[in-house]
Amino acid sequence: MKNILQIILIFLFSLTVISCSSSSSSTTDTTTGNDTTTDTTARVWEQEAYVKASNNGASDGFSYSVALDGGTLAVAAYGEDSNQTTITNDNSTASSNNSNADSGAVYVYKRTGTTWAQEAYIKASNNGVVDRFGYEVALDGDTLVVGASDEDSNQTTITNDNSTASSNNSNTDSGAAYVYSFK
Ligand SMILES: [Ca+2]
Ligand SMILES: [Ca+2]
Ligand SMILES: [Ca+2]
Ligand SMILES: [Ca+2]
Repeated sequence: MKNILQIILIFLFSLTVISCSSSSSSTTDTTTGNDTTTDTTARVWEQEAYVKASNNGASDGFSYSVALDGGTLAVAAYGEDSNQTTITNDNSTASSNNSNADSGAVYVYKRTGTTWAQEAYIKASNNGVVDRFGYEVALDGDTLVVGASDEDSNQTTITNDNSTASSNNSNTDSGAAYVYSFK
């Protein structure tokens, strides 16, 4: 009987130690009913990466717009100037061409552990001078939206194939949005 009492006392003492060591305090907001638990553990921020474009160029405006979702980062450079009309999926390169001024580009980076690496270099399939592809970007899961505020086509519909966009340039700076996804 004495042994059982000792075990119960040790158990109760253990519970007391555990509850005292917790750094959280929990209260309920009486107006909203929400749990307002606060974690008092101090957080420490440290730099994880310094990201530069692999085709770094003056006045490219790399990072004018950025979007982050989980381990995927999209960085847009609306002043980038290459004439490429495809997506580069080779993890490291981007065009060094500068013949389409301010056509714009978007770079996608992926985090593995704490290391970031380029995953794609995206250019509009109807790449045009001063289209400013990448003026805005938004990312959610496997879907990326790229805004080109100064794109110029007169199209009034949505193209749902996976590669083309109008080459028309009759509606100056009408603007367009491009949607991308990965498999
Ligand atoms: Ca450039
Ligand atoms: Ca430029
Ligand atoms: Ca254009
Ligand atoms: Ca334009």
